[in-house]
Amino acid sequence: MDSLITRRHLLTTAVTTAGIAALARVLPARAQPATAIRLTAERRTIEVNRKAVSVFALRQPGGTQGVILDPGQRFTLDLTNLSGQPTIIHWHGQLPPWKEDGFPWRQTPPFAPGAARYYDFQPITGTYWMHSHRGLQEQSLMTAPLIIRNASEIREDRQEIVMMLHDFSFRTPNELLAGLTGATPDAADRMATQMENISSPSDPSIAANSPGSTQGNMTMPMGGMDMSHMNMPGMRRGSSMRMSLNDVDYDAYLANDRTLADPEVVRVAAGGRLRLRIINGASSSQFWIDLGKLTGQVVAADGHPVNPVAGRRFPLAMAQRLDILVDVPSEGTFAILAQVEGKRARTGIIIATTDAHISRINNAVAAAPAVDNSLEARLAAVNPLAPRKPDLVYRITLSGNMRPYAWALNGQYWPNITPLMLRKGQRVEIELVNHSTMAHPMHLHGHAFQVVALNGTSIVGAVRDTVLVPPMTSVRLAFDADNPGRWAFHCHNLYHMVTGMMTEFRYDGIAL
Ligand SMILES: [Cu+2]
Repeated sequence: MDSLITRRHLLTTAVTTAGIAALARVLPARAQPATAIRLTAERRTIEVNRKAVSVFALRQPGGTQGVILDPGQRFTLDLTNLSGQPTIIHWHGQLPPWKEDGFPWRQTPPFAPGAARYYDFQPITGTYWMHSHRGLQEQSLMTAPLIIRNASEIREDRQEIVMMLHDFSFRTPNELLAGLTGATPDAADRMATQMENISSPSDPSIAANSPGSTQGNMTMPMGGMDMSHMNMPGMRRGSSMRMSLNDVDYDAYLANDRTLADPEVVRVAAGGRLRLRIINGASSSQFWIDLGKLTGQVVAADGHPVNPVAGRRFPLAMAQRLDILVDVPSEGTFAILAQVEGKRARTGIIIATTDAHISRINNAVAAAPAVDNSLEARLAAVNPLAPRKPDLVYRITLSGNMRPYAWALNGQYWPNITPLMLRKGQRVEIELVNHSTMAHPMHLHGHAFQVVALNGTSIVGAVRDTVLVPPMTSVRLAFDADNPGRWAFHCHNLYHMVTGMMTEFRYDGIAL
């Protein structure tokens, strides 16, 4: 342990010294409010399976990972890049002007080591998160919570507990992507950063870099797999699980950066009233949240309030968040667990009323089923969209395969895509149809959408920013086009995104 602390201290010292020198060179004088939050992208050391590993951090001077704002507080933030690499941070689920969204458009490129950016917008309340949108940095934990409290939550006076989930490998992200695609790690690195290269679909240099282009056509067939059987009623769930879950075999799963062998223990009072804010920040893993002996009420999905849904076990797709209210019934220790779909592996935190010995929690006895839309079907927004006929409907097919490893929207592979155009004031609906054997958690930047149909059955569902589209199903979304700009729409499985599964919603009249 001592050696770990020493290493961590040395690392911090080194980064800080180098950082000050770099800042002196790069930072222009800028007038900013003294209340701006200072956040630094840098490196830190954590311990995973008894090994010290270097990962990224997004932290404030006091060491706090991420940002928590009180009611009414504006998102004024000074982000300094001391990570040693170009980076850009996306405020996932927030609705800022598009140039503050943190996506590597040509107009807003990643910024260099030593450089800083200032952000200033009105945030929306709830449980959000932030992550790098450059390359595969998200896999190396360039991620953090972004919590915007609202006044009614303060009045409820519940103890707030954030649980952020990750998947972790001792291999580098480039090695993981290389393992999936058959490329070299260097080629994987170029593949992962080509998202910065979008300019025009007719640019031949971009087409040459597209993973889809290696297939020789833009509507890649399903790799010879016979998809017809996927529609057969009564198909055994187990057979689809073998085909479709967990592209990457991880070494560990983290909850607030720790494994279940050494979990975070949060002190609570018997009879205490809690608000769990659970964030799936994993790059390529989905979880079942398991409250064990406790019963909870889901009251928000992706930060947006829903009518309460009670239960003990809830699916959580990549990038999604759940707010769950829990009352601690008595003295004792209680595990809040997250089990990986298709696996026995799990992670989690412990809430405890006493210093009582906490016995070690092992992997689950049985593998968890695939994460699904069983909860989605039960969710209803507290603040639904006003009923209205759509002005514009886009049907988007989701396709792809493990071999060759590439994923597409409407047969197109980012960055070689045709933007989906829209106009301010339109009600837009998107029909997502998944023709592949994997589930895809689809995320729209800059807008909150409502889930309005699952498999053709209309619902008045949750308002949120990320929705899961399970294999061979359809999901319909609706949103109001009220935030002009360029907006990414992509699968939040990091490896699907960087091998093509991303497109752009572009408002008419945006200057390129
Ligand atoms: Cu996907």
